Amino acid sequence: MIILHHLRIGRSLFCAWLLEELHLEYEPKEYFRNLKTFRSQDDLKAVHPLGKSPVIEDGSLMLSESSAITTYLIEKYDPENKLHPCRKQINSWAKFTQWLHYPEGSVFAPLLIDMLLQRTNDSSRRLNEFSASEINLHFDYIQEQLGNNNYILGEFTAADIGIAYVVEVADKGKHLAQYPVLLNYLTRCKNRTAFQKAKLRVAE
Ligand SMILES: N[C@@H](CCC(=O)N[C@@H](CS)C(=O)NCC(=O)O)C(=O)O
Repeated sequence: MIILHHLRIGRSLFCAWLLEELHLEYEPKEYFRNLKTFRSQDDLKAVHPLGKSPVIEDGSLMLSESSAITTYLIEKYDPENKLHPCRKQINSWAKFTQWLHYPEGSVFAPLLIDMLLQRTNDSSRRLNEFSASEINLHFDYIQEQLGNNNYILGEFTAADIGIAYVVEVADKGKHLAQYPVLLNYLTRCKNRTAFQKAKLRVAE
């Protein structure tokens, strides 16, 4: 049985969504943030030195980093390639990995800067300008990629999990008023049966 170490308010609901898409049995373990610092606490640091979630435990394997967790889960538990292209189709696989790593690698940083600026009422002009222009750049790009497709690579793949997460963060930061395609995409993702099931197991 896979254990999902889940910190309340964060991305591990999206990891539960993937576990549900793969029809895997898992046990969520819940952790709470320190109310003052909004950081994780010693209980999660006892699981992983960084004290960050998601972390999964599968037998003797303890794994962090959402993109690495996704890669591991699909490699091990999706032999029929329902949620990802076959590695032998190297170009499709390469494009899939591009969209898999893009949310954490590129999109999240300006969203985090924006989140911190909003939370602290900080008005640093240079940071504001940087995060605002980066956020537009990335969400224009994601919207362009989606085009008329339902999902980021046409059919639903595991890459949609990370993309939907950053779209949700952008929506919560009120950046998506000009992006109806992305709002529809987020609704489509959240309406998936697996997402709904994850929400019943793992609180946001
Ligand atoms: N790059 C990591 C980021 C993990 C991360 O920062 N998780 C947040 C929750 S969304 C967290 O645990 N924050 C608590 C803290 O930093 O104290 C991933 O993709 O999993």
